Amino acid sequence: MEQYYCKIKTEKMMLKQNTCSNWSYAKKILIEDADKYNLCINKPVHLKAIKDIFTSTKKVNNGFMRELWLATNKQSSILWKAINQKIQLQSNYVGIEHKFGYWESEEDAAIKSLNENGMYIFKKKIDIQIVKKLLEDISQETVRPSNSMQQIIDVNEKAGSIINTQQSEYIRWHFDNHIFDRIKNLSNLAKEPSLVKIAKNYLGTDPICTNKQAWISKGKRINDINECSSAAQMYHFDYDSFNFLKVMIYFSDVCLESGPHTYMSTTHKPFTTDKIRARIAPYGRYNDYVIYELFDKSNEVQICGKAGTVILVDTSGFHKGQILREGRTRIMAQIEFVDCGLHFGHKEDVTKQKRE
Ligand SMILES: O=C(O)CCC(=O)C(=O)O
Repeated sequence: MEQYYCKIKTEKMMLKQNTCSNWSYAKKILIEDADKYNLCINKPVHLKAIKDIFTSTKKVNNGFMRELWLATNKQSSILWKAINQKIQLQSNYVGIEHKFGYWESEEDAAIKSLNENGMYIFKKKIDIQIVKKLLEDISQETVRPSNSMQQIIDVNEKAGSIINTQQSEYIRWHFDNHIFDRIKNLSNLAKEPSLVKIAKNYLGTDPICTNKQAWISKGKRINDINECSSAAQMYHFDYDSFNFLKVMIYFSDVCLESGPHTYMSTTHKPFTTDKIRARIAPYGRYNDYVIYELFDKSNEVQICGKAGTVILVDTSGFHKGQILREGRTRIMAQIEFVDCGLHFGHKEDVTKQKRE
């Protein structure tokens, strides 16, 4: 197949302000000045698209970014990270003065493991008293289920009663995302200096926190494949920005039966064979056997841990929530950091969407 090469070189420049005109300037330089990066692109439409992306300030189409990312075997994201490291775009998202202070000594290990494996499990857990108080607080909140079409159903239940029930009609119950504003320790977690620092280092730019969610997963006796798929209980990858990082926090003890978050370690890296590239589509869910055929099963990590366990995951790698055993419950929150700059396709607040 004919190959097109889009060569883009970065120039040593520092932008002090992250303004629109700076953006245009940065992108103009990147597209004009070419010799450092080679993006091997199969289709002329991709070549045109990457030029358009670097020369426009418009919101970027997520579907297309996914295609481009696969077509370039992830070079589009690697390039963007390198660019960001050079131009040092700044966001005003910073950590707060109050800090839990748990993870300072693990920052280097976390960054190393993220780069190598795509994930890191903090050794230090959130203090159990804080977790208990958080659980008490979120139990008073309302949750709503999502169905097999990823739509929120207009059924309001008290979180406490869903947590305690053995028989749940739905497998995923969403908290209103504003609990992060109402519950101080949750909003503090999203501004924890260590987490912001790790995100900054990993993403190569000031991070922005775009997406905060919390949900309850439940185990049912009979599992509907569509509902499991929609609840992210089948392998998939996310692509919420060129580079992004998720922080996952367990509020309940998670064992193999209660739906451990499951990650295929190292799959955040470019794919190593054409066979893998041929099988992976921009969107979709994958059966386990497909993933095991493409990647080494011994790299699969089922992340179990006590309540208070905090995990960092680059979910551009393959991951899923494990299906829970009947009657089991998992409660977790997720905070997402994306790289500074272009915005595209992070998950919307699904609970809010329905209400509007
Ligand atoms: O529930 C989990 O552990 C996975 C969640 C997930 O992958 C998602 O929401 O996209």
